[in-house]
Amino acid sequence: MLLTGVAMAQTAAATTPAVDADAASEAMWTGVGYYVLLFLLLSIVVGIIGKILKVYDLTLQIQGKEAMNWNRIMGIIFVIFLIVGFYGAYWEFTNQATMHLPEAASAHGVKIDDMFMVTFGITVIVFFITQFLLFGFAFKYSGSNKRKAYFYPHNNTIEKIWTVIPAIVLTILVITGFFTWTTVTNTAEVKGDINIDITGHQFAWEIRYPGPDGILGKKNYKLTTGINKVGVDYSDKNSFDDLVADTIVLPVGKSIRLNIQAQDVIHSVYMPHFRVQINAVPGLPTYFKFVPTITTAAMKAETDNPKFEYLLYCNKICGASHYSMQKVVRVVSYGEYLDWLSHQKPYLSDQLKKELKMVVDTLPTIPETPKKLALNN
Ligand SMILES: [Cu+2]
Repeated sequence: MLLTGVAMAQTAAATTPAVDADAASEAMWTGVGYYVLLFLLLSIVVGIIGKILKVYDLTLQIQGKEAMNWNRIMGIIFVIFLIVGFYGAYWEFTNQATMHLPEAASAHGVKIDDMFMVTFGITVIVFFITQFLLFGFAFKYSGSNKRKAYFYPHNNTIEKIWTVIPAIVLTILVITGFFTWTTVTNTAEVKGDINIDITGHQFAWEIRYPGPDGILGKKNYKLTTGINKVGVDYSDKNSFDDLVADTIVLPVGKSIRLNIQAQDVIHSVYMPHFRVQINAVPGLPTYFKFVPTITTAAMKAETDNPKFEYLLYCNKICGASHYSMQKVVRVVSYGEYLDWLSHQKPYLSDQLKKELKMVVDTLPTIPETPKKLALNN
């Protein structure tokens, strides 16, 4: 589950959107075609070998010799399949696992990772035991003329064991998961959060930061226009100093609250490095609170990748250009964050002032004296 997400995330990060998309898609289908042909070829080869053996078997019988023991051959093939399968699983863990996400870069992410590893550990153990028994039994008890099958239709004790044990294990996993999820999401309003608005639409994210007052102004979807993209309500004074940003910059160690909305279809705010994901639903504001714990610079050093960037993706297939809903997320020190914030553009641009018919001439700089602003409507 997590691994697939990660693999997809990394593929998306590695490719420049739009430019390489066609080439990548062509390469992918060439690859798929190659494997389909290879599979067909292999099937034909196996079929031919089967036919040859069948003819050989018949000639043995015609000559009055002992026929081939197909049950034994099938049993041996089962064992070969078991060994090859186990090796495949081992290869998967050792090779594909290198695509694993780096260490969780958020406080709650560590808990989610622990939970993942416990579930993964249990399922891997169960996988090896059950596969060994399944293929091992098929080999050991393969059909033989020398013994008669024992009719054994039912055993209550076995039924109880293989019902109760998985039930207990799953209950423990589900309940632990439930409590972890509650601690991650059940966060009552706490003062001191840095509020950031993320609004998704086909096909981009709009980011709004609160200005020096630290409060995001109200929004009203009815006010949305081409310029007032997220429908900020200027009858609320807190709106005047709000800022618009192109990247998401977060101070390390501070509580961040993402206020999430969608304007058309369901999108999903997905920041895998922070183990953050929640849907952006039209008409239903959602939010996610988390504390980033590792700066981008520290992560660059840790992953030994000078180009490393945290990313925000859309994780719902929301339309043709879904893949382009990507933004860079930078985690910096609080000082750097404040400096960056002071360089961001006001949401209330001159164009928007004109649209709102504000008295632009009397306006000194925003946001020092927002009280002097006048609305004509
Ligand atoms: Cu989307």
